[in-house]
Amino acid sequence: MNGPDSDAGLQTLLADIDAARSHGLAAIAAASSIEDLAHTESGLFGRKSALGQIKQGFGSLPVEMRATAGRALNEAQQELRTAHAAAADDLAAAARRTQLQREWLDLTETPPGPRRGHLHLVTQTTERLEDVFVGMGFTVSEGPQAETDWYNFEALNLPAAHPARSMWDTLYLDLGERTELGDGEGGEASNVVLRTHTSPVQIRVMEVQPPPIYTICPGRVFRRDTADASHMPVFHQLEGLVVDRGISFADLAGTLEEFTSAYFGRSISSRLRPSYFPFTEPSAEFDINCVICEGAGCQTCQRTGWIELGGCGMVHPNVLTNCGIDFEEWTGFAFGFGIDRLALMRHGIDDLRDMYTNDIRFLNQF
Ligand code: FA5
Repeated sequence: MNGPDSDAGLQTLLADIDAARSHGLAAIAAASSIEDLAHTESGLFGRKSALGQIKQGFGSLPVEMRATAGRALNEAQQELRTAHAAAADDLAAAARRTQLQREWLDLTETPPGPRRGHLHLVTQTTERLEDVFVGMGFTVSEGPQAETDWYNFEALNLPAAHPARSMWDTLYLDLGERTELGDGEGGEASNVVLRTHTSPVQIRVMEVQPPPIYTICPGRVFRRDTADASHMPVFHQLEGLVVDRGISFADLAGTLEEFTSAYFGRSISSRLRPSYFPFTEPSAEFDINCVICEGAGCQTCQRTGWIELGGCGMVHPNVLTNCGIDFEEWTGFAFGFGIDRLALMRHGIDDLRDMYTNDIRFLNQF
C-alpha cells in the first residue's frame, strides 16, 4: 500500500514514536532518586511501554513503512536507554555524595573533656629567662638543692658564726647518725642545708671550669620564711656569674641593663643601689622600672617608679681564691634575683601565694 493514506499513517506513527520518546525523556529527567528512576523502567522499555505497544502494532504495517518506523523506534529506544544510563550514573553519584556527607567524621576534632595542660608560670618564666641569657652568650648550669654548709655559706665568704648568715633563714637537714659526706663533698653531714640561694652553684662551676666563665644558674631555693604576698618558703632564683680578664662593674651594669630591656622591653631600664653581700665587693641591689606604671609611680612601686629585683656585685677575691682562681688575673661579677617575684611583676599578679595554690582558674590565665 503506497499513496497519501499510507504516508499519513507513517507520519502519525512517527509522531507517536516522537511523543513517546519525549514523554520518556521527561520521565527520566523527573526522577529525583535511583529508586524513582527504577520505577520508570517498565514504562520506558517494557512490552506495555508506549514504544513497546507501538512496536506490537508493527505486524500490521505495510512492509515499506515497517523499515522507516522500525528505525525511528530503535533510535527513540536507544536515546531513552542512553538518557536512562546517564541519569542512573548522576543519581548514584549524588546519592554517594549525600551518604559521604552524612557519615563524614572529623578525625582532627578535639573531643570534649579536660583541657590540655601547660607549663607552670614559673617554669615558663625560667625558660624565657634562659632563652634571653643564652642569646647573650651565657651557658646554663645546675646544682643540688641540698647543699653542705661549705657551698651554701663558707666558700661564699661566710664562715661559721659570720653575722651575715642571719640574712638567710636557713633550713638544716637532719641526716641522723651520719657525720661525714661521701664523694669528697666539702663540709660535714651535720651541716647539710636546703640551699638558701643559687649562689652555691657559682662555687661548683668555678671549681670545675677554668675562666672565662659566662653562666646562669636557675633553680629552687628554700628559706624558713613565712608565706605572704611577696615571700614563699620555697621559691626560685636565677644566679648569673661572669669571670674573665678585665671584667669591671661597668660590665655588670651593662649586662643587667641589656637583660632588662631584652626581657621587659626597651621602655624598662635598671639602676643599681649600694648594698652588702659577703660574697661580692662592692655589692649592690638592682632595681628595674616598675612594669605596671613604667616608672611614672603607682601603688605597686609605692610611687617610686622602681621595683627591687635582686642583688649583685663584683665576685669577692676570697670567693675566687676558695675556688682556686687567681684574683690578680681574673675578675668577675655575679647577680641573683627571684624568678617568682619577676613573674609576679611581669604579669601584674598581687600575691605570690596565688602561684602555688594550684587553682586551675588562676593558672589557666598564663
Ligand atoms: C641572695 O639570695 C643573693 N644570693 C643574691 C646575689 C647573688 C647577690 C649574687 C650578689 C651576687 P637575696 O636574699 O636578696 O640575695 O635574694 C635575692 C632575691 O630572691 C630577692 O631580691 C627576691 O627577689 C627573692 N627572694 C628572697 N626571698 C624570697 C622569698 N621568701 N620568696 C620569694 N622570693 C624571694
